[in-house]
Amino acid sequence: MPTADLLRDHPAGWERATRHPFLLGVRDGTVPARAFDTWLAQDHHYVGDLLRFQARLLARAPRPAQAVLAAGTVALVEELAWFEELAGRRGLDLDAPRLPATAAYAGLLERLDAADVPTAVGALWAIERVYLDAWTAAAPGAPEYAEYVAHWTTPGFAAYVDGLAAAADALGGRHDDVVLTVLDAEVAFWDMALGDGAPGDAR
Ligand code: HMH
Repeated sequence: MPTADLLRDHPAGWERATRHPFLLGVRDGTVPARAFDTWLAQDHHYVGDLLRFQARLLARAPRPAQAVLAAGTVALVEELAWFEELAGRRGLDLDAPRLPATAAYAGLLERLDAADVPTAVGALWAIERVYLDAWTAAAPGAPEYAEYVAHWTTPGFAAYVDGLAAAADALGGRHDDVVLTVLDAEVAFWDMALGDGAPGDAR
């Protein structure tokens, strides 16, 4: 999949998913801690769902794509441990049920689990590329959020996203619809964090 073309040909979709009010609020400090905590607990669910999808994708990937998918799988396990440590520090309720956008994204990951490998790797690249760009747009972040922004904008994460692009490009094909569906799911996920705050906050 020519990932560069997918970035070039859908600027409005990438923009909506990476310049979201939640991210601008993380940058300027107007996102309430409660909305951020909601988002963290939901993303903990999301990372577990993504791990299930990615581990299965690794199992069916062709030999050249294995290394990058395996490294990413380990990183997701480490991300879950990081969330658990955060839960103690911030008093997060990791057992809070999935909100509708989280459940919908889990459904999308299940559909991707049934997609062919080039489509699924292309979608995984979009999932991680949009996330890197979103947090880069929030950098450096208000003081209370700077450590989180730094966590999701490391050079190692950027290198991983480049590795996924190389794997997707090598597998070929072009799956604009699936990438646009990912971008919509990302916007809905950011919307959810703001929508679950106290009435009217951060809007
Ligand atoms: C919503 N999208 C969302 N959460 C994440 N942690 C990522 C992408 C990247 O893993």
